[in-house]
Amino acid sequence: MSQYDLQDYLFDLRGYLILEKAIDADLLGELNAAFDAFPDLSFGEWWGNVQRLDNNGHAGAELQNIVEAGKPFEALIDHPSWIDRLRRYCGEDGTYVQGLFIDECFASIRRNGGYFPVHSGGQDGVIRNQFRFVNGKFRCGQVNILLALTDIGPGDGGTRILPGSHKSNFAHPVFARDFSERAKDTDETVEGSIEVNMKAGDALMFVDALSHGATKRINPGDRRVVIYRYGPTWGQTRYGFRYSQELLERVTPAQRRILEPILPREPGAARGLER
Ligand SMILES: O=C(O)CCC(=O)C(=O)O
Repeated sequence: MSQYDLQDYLFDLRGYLILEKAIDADLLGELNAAFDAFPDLSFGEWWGNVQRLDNNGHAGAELQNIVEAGKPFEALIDHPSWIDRLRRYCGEDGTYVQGLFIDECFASIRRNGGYFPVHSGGQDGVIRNQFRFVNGKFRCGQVNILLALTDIGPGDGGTRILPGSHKSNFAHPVFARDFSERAKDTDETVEGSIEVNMKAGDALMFVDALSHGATKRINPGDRRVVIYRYGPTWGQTRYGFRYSQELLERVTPAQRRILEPILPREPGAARGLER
């Protein structure tokens, strides 16, 4: 990778990149068809190994562990539009623990009124989602892919970010109020933030330490996105989901290494010696 790579420059400076046309029309169609076929789940209800767990009661419907929902979601695990860059940004590249792990993945459907208060930021110093660059290497803790499945323009409830806040030393003044209070204040303005507008098929890649949230959707219809959060091999799923044996067995070896980078080591099992 050249020292003059524009994407690296922007990712370091702003904490995010926009990947235009990250997926092709076929995969976009398959993902949207899968969304059309989602059952109408209530909060906490399971559908196979997928569970509806909306984040704050205002964000919209969030179907967690969505990689278990079929082939199109499996194709995202190591999609060529992002996987190499993720390996370099948060895959402990070139070390004894090199590799990736998906610690959270969900589908989000935002309808009229749906909203997500801006949160996170470098000021928290959270190790799990931190931005780090050490001795010429990116060493981030968590980098997200937020893939747009519908066009997201003004009024659609798009993601809101504070560019550069992954390196912030100060909490944004809006954080003085409690998150749950702010979740009810759907018209909150966050000085310095921008709304990310994308076309269906584009993806936003961002380090989770970047302050992020979403503006209120005021338009009719759905905003559909899929969010996959990646981190190092030694991570844990955020909410304790376990990838099912069926999924682990049907994905490719490369995909399996991302879902299960460390094989369980149990007495008497042959496993654990393969890699
Ligand atoms: O829905 C969005 O655009 C942002 C979601 C978000 O902020 C989060 O899941 O942490």
